[in-house]
This record gives sequence, structure tokens and C-alpha cells, in this order.
Amino acid sequence: MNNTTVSDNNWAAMATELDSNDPVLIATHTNPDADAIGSALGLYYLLKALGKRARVLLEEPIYEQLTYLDPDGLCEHYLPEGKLEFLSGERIFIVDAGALHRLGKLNDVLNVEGMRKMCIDHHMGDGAGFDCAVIDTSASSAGLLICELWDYLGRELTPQVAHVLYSAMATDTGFFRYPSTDGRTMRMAARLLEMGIDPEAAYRNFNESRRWQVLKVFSAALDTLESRLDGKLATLYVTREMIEREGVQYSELEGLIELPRSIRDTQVIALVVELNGDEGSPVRCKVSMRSKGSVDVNKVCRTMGGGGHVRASGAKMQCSIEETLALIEREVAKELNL
Ligand SMILES: [Mn+2]
Repeated sequence: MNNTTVSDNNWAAMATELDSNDPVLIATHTNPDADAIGSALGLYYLLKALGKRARVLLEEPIYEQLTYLDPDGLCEHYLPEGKLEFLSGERIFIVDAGALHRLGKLNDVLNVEGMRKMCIDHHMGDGAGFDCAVIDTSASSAGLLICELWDYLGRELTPQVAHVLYSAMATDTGFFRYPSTDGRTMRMAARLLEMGIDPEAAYRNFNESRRWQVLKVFSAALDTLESRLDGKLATLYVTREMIEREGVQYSELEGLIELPRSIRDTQVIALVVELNGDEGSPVRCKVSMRSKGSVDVNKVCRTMGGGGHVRASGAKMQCSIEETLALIEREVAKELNL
């Protein structure tokens, strides 16, 4: 399937998929963020409203900072038990991830022959491997797309679903600051606010609910902060040792990369996180990049086998932290014509 964007036609194809009475399994990317969890639950509530059987399956339990999104514990998780029972005729809807490999270990167990796979996403991707895909890179979050799907199907959003979808939209736009924040986003956010969403509580739940140990890792990471390319590139890293010492989950590092954004004149921020190399995976570290200005970090990450958005991208690397940092510096220098 070629790259698809939202149009009535594509939602029409998705609506046909939603119309079936076969059970639905909703999944999302590994280390799910608030948009992943919010859009998955938003789709779950929609299917329930339509009288369908549905469940949300994550790779791992939701990390503590985001448990407020799922107070009833609706999301199931595959790890650490590693057990998954399929229901007869089950179909898979994947949200906030445009490629099956982004599901991590779930991809290995979900790649069941004959299962229909659907995708609703806003990252750059080609929809390969899906039977039906709505991939709209102009949408600021997957949560926004799920709101629009509720509208397309003529269903009234409930306060319960408004809560998770507002969080999805707010967090993926840096609380409505990133350039992806547009009129379409704000009009939908306005509707959710008018349903009684408390914007301060949504901010507090997400930004002021970290554990002490997470800040200890942030502190260690900030010690590695380095100014490169005449201050235009800020790099920092997290080692496996820092993570293990404080007992934090990788997903709890969300937000760390935003801290160096506050440095004046910095155009690109790169965070390298050393992975635990489980099950002999050749991937040694993960790169996250943010651009404050003109540098296209999607282009930079693509040269390293990754990708994402123009101002927020990532890649997985098979080399050391030092080698990765050197590679990043070289590629960003090219983009800055240095
Ligand atoms: Mn997203």
C-alpha cells in the first residue's frame, strides 16, 4: 500500500474494518507514550461504543508516570509473562506506529498469518504490511486522528475518552507548543475542554508526577551534556549503568530530551540511550533527536537507519555511545553546512 493520508475514502475503508463483528486487538509501539496509550484507549472506547469486542495489548506494563491514563487497568501487557492468547478471527489495529517492527516483541507474536492488520498513524511511513492504513503525517497526534474517527462515525465523545485523547494530543504537541500545533488540533482541543477537561490537571499528571529516581537519572544524564558544533548541537547520553542503578524503566526517560531545548542558540538536541542488549539483539543504543530550527532531524536519522518527523526523530544503533555521538555530530554538521 502506498503512503495514505486522511480522506473520507480512507476513513470509509477503516469504517468497514470497524464494522466487522470479529474481535479487535489494539496494539501500539514499544515504550508507549501518552499518545500511544491515549489513542489505543480512544479506539478501544470507540469499539465498545459500537458494541464490538476489543482489547488493548501493550508490550510491557504502562510505566508509572502514565498510569493515570488507565486507572481501570484496561490495557493488558505481553511482557514479562510473555503469554498471549488469540481469539478466533481476531484482527489487529495498530495506533501511533506505522511499521510492524515498532511493536517490539509484540511484532513477533502478532505476525500471525491470515490476521488482518490495520494502521492509524501520523508518522512517516508507507503502510507496508497493513491491510488498511490511515497514515496522516499532518496530524499532530494519533489521538487527534482517533477523535476524527469518532466524528466520522457520528459518535459523541464521552468525558472518559475526552480525558485520554486530550492527554494524547497535548503531550505529542508539547502542550500545544510544537510547530505541529495547528488550527485543526486547537479546534479539537477546544471541543474537549468544553466537555470539562481540566487542562491544569492534564499538565500536572504528565509533567509533575515523576519518581525521584527518574530525576536522579536525568541529573546523571545532564552531567554528560556537551556543546558541539559551536553550541548548535547539544548532546547527552544515558548509560545502562545509570538506569540500573536507579531502577527506572526506559520509558520513564520521556521528557529528558526536552531539557537542553532551553539552551539559547542550540538548534539540535541529541539523546543517546544505551540499551540492555537483551536476547542478543545487535542494537546497542537508541538515538532521539529534536530540532528547534531549520535542521531536518528526520533526514539525519534516516542516514542512520531511523526516521520520524522533521523536528523529532530517532534511530537504533549497533555501535557504542561514543561512536553514535560522533556519527550524529558528522551528520548534523552536514545539515548545517559546516
Ligand atoms: Mn504520536
